[in-house]
Amino acid sequence: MSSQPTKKLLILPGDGIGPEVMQEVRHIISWLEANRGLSFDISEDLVGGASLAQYGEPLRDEVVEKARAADAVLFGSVGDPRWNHVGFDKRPELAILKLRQELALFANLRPAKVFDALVDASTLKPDVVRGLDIMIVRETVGGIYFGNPRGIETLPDGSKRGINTEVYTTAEIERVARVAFDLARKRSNRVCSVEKCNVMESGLLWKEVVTDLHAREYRDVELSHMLADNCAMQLVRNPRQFDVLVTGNLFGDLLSDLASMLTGSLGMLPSATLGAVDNEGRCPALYEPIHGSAPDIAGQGIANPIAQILSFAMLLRYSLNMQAEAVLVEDAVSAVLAKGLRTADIMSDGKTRVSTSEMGAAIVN
Ligand code: GGG
Repeated sequence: MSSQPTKKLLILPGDGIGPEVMQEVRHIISWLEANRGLSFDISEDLVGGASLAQYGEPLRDEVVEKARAADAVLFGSVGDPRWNHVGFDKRPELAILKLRQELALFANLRPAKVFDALVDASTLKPDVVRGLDIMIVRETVGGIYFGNPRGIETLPDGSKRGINTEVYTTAEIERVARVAFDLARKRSNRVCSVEKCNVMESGLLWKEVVTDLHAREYRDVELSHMLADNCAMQLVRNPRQFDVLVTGNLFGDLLSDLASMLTGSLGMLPSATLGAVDNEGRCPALYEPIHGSAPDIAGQGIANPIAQILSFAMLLRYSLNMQAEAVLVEDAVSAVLAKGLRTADIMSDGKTRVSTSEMGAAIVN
């Protein structure tokens, strides 16, 4: 039983299935408080479409300040088709993009791990994915999501042109590559850097900066480079060749969704987004499932809460240094899967289909 000082958490469930899957984490938190002597000071607020509906904006400054003051932020999902007609300055998705920028959360760690009990749920053959454990490090505050110029302009003939620009600086590439190399040293000591240096200037710089950093400080780590299109193919062909992958914002988003299907479902993958450690040793951090708000299944009680629960386990591990509790949560997920309980997205023959809340309750039990 731990007796730790009270930890300040900001919980932002967001839209769609976000609140449903977050509810299952709240049960786990209650269990940890009752049974492990942990104490959490929890504040909850609205983001995304839910915030737009109440306050007219996807992310209030007040929420950013609460996030800064918290030991960690647990985020659900944002996105709501009811706001598809509004411009990018008011889209629900802006909540997560702005939070990452405001807190300078530049390194998004997306582990794709195959649970033994789920090898048959993978889109690949069991022999190809058994034991798979890769870490995708996605840069999250730069790249094509944020580069300028951007916008939609009207041309003289009345037709339109949409513009996004991929921009990366040496410093932005180096800091995220450093995270990848440091992580690799604690794992299988291999980093694969992913870009499109054959067609993109930013990709060329990416490869050069990672190569230089490796030569200067990380010669002990095995480094390889791969074009993003080849990487997508290799992930499907032989995913276990990888340990840590490091890549930009857009490629990281795409490749991690792809990798999630190797584990059985998008509903299985958690993530941690980390900033730089400050002078007092504090590291801003936000934890969220890689999946979005899934409005098509919201409110039906069928969403898989495991990605959100495993995101909380990452929060325990990285932000609160509660290794034993993180392992406890992960082992509980593993045990429930081993018992054959499955939400709809990971269901297969001979297994027991359960709802979101039944899956959450089984994990707590
Ligand atoms: N939990 C992830 C989430 O809410 N995703 C919605 C989204 O649009 N995210 C943008 C991104 O991750 O880049």
